Amino acid sequence: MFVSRLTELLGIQYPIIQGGMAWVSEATLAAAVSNAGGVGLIAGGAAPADFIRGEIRKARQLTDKPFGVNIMLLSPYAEALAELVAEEGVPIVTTGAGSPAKYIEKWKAAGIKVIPVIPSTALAVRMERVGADAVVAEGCESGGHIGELTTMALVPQVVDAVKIPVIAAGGIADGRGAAAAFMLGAQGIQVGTRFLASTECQIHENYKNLVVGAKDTDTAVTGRSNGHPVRQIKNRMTKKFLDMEKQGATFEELEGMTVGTLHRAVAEGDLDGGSFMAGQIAGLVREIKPCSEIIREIFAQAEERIRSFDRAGGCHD
Ligand code: TUI
Repeated sequence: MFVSRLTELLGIQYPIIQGGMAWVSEATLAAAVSNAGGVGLIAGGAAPADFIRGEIRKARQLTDKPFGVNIMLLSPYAEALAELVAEEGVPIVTTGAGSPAKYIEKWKAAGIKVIPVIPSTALAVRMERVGADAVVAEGCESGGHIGELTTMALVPQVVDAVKIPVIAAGGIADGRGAAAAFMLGAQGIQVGTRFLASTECQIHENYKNLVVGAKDTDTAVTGRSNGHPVRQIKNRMTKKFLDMEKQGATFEELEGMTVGTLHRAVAEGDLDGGSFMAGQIAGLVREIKPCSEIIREIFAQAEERIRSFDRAGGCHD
């Protein structure tokens, strides 16, 4: 049911990409997702190129399936990472937090499949024009750095605006979300938050427990006032940040507060001072499981939902 232009393009069994989560998406997680038939990603985040080169080589030891690297374009090392992925012959590259237009020619020449993450139809159209192979349309339900539009509004509009395959992201953690994404016209899904609570994910156990314990309203968006909106699980840090925003703190004061906080969450599980990025769908995540089970269950449930909807002739209980 889920074989498509996208699965053919990427050489994968299931049309699922693991989100490129800074500090979180490393070789072990990426390889687990790729071995399970999806696309695992190593996130460049703000890490130097040599560190990411090590992760790429580790992933190659752990899987012979296709995997990718996500390049966060606000990183001071974005340029170096753009070089590195071409040099290493990484099969798939996704990008976030900006336009990768200036790198696409080089990546295509190196045989890389290029999949920018975009928050608007305008950027999707631009990316198609400069040669992107597919786009991830990411709604603001997602964790981390987000745009304005919801997945429900963004995905069908992007699907209508471009001919390349569209991958839906934001708010998808089970087969119902996946089925909904396919109904909107997406050919694939990108999933981040669900993989935070996977066995292979290397984050601190406090982070996993926060995701598993979260309810629907437990995330907040900080940084709207300084142009860097970031969704994360509410804690003392987000409360202080939002208070400072209300009081009109400067860009520098706000930026200063966030330095190192994601790393503190991932590596130390610092519940008060860490930035625990996660999407609104964290409330749905109840169990820590291996990536292979997560992926199998998502597609089994999606298939079951689509077939039973069809059999029942439409809406039913
Ligand atoms: O990039 C993400 N999610 C991220 S990046 C990140 S690290 C970070 N932390 C704090 C501040 C900033 C970054 C954590 N989570 N998702 C993909 C995404 N891309 N969301 C939104 C965008 C985006 C925004 C503007 C993509 C392109 C864009 O283009 C502007 C332009 O150049 O036209």
